[in-house]
Amino acid sequence: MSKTQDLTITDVRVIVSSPGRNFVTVKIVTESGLYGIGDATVNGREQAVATYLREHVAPCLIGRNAHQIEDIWQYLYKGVYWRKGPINMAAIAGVDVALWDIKGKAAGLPVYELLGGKSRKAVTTYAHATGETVADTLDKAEALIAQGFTAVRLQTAVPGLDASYGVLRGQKDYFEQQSSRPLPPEEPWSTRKYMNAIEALFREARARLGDEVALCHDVHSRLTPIEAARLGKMLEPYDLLFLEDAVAAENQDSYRVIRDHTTTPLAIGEIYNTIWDCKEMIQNQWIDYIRCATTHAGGITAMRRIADFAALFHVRIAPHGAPDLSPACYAAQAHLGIWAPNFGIQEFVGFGSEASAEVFSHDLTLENGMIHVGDSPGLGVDFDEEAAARHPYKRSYLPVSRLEDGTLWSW
Ligand code: GCO
Ligand code: MG
Repeated sequence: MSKTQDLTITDVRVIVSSPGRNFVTVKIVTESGLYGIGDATVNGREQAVATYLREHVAPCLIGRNAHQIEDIWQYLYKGVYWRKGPINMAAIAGVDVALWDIKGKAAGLPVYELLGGKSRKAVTTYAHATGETVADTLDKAEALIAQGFTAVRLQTAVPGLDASYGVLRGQKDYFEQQSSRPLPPEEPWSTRKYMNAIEALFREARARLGDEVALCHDVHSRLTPIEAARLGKMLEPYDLLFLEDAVAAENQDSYRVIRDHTTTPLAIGEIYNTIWDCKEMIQNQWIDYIRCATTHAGGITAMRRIADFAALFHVRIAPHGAPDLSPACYAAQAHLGIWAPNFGIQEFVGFGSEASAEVFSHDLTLENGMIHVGDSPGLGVDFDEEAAARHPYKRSYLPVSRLEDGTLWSW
């Protein structure tokens, strides 16, 4: 084998940096000089994945053939004995995505070609409109529609609560809420106050925005199944694209309860790590969209299987696309999204901060609310380690939620 084709893994670099957000980036280098980039970020627990990768995963990869993505995936999944779990699966994902990037570069083809080629022109996205009031949220939604977005997620502060999911009250992000001593910010929750307010948002949205735009809403796992069923029925007249994370579903059967009562489409999956977390929901057709992220559910290798399995049951993929996922994740998901026959929609909150643009480059472009995927070999992403060093990791936590009597709730 000539040196230019030698894909023996010689280095696995794990870089934790904070260009606007904390990211765990995996860079796998081969003998040939070709390298790949992957994302392994678990928001709020970044150093756990980085340590796991450096201490336990990297030594197993040195000397392996980077072409053997499937065998390496199985080796890290079955071989670890302790299967599944967010830290383990994010580490596998970081490695897997970097290896797909290398394979594409070695083949001289974009990763979507290796998956089977394009099924569509571009990847349709939904953007976020989040406001202090219904009017404020709808102003933002109108601005997004004017930019060309055809789907928007609507979230509004709940009247009577000091803080609400997604509403940052003038602060840039959760870092700013944590000041000099980073600890999880605490936010109140009241199901009654939320349920009394939420219908008005969608009633007014349809009145102001019309019937063409697709509308989504994220409940962020705050309801019980029967409450979610009631919410789904309440929102039926407003024809949502989907209601997201209505219930935390370690118990997948919870979604049967919601499904039995409402025709509002249901989406879940951003915190799932494997196909096993959503297998019953998919095969029983209790959900409509599976929202697993490449970074959290084991990479392109695993997401491709989830997509194919979901297709059998009319479930479409709608990958998580929050700001705590790095451009390496966006790129991996854009390649999956342009290929997957059962692609639904991609969550999109922008390609990242200015700081992130100093560190990551990519060849994705946004036009009329759709991501166009470039044709660079691999995933088209690069990572500048020197620039990353100028943005050191900052310990940060996601908020926690409490009921008004102090009971800890799902955030
Ligand atoms: C979404 C998500 C995010 C998550 C965040 C946690 O639908 O975009 O719910 O807002 O809360 O990614 O790290
Ligand atoms: Mg969500």
